[in-house]
Amino acid sequence: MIPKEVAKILNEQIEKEFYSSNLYLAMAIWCDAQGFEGSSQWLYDQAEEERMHGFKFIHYLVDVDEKAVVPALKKPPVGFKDIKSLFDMVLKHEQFISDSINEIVKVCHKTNDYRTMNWIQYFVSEQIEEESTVRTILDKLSLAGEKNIFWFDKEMVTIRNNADSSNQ
Ligand code: OFO
Repeated sequence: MIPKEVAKILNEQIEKEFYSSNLYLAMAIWCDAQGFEGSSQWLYDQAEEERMHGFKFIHYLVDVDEKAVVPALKKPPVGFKDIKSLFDMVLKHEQFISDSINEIVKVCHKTNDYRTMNWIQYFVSEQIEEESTVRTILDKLSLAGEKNIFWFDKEMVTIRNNADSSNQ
């Protein structure tokens, strides 16, 4: 068992991870429809990864003999203004997730829950990596400008392949 306050905030995080998954899925579908094939593939992968993050929280709660609750999710947006505002939204969302992971660390600290504090380190590192990747994407987008948007989308294939090889 872990402190109740920690179990509660971990359950709240399950909802955020699955919402992230749905948000990136909605973005992937939009990119797919607009012809941004590289961006959509990257976002489909992210949607899958966020789903796996949700499962990690569920498995951890079950492992420490706590109740994991399947969350109700709000509907993600359907349309996006353009590719730049979509990736701005991804960065903002990842920063929001980083803040909520930091909140979990704070609660672990407050309740002397060293087990969960150790376990959550994976997500602390993961968020540094994810924010950094999205910043790289935004840099490439501004390098490309409107005229070279096709080049940008091809670059997304490279970013995706690099992520694949570092996950192996
Ligand atoms: Fe942004 O990856 Fe889940 O937590």
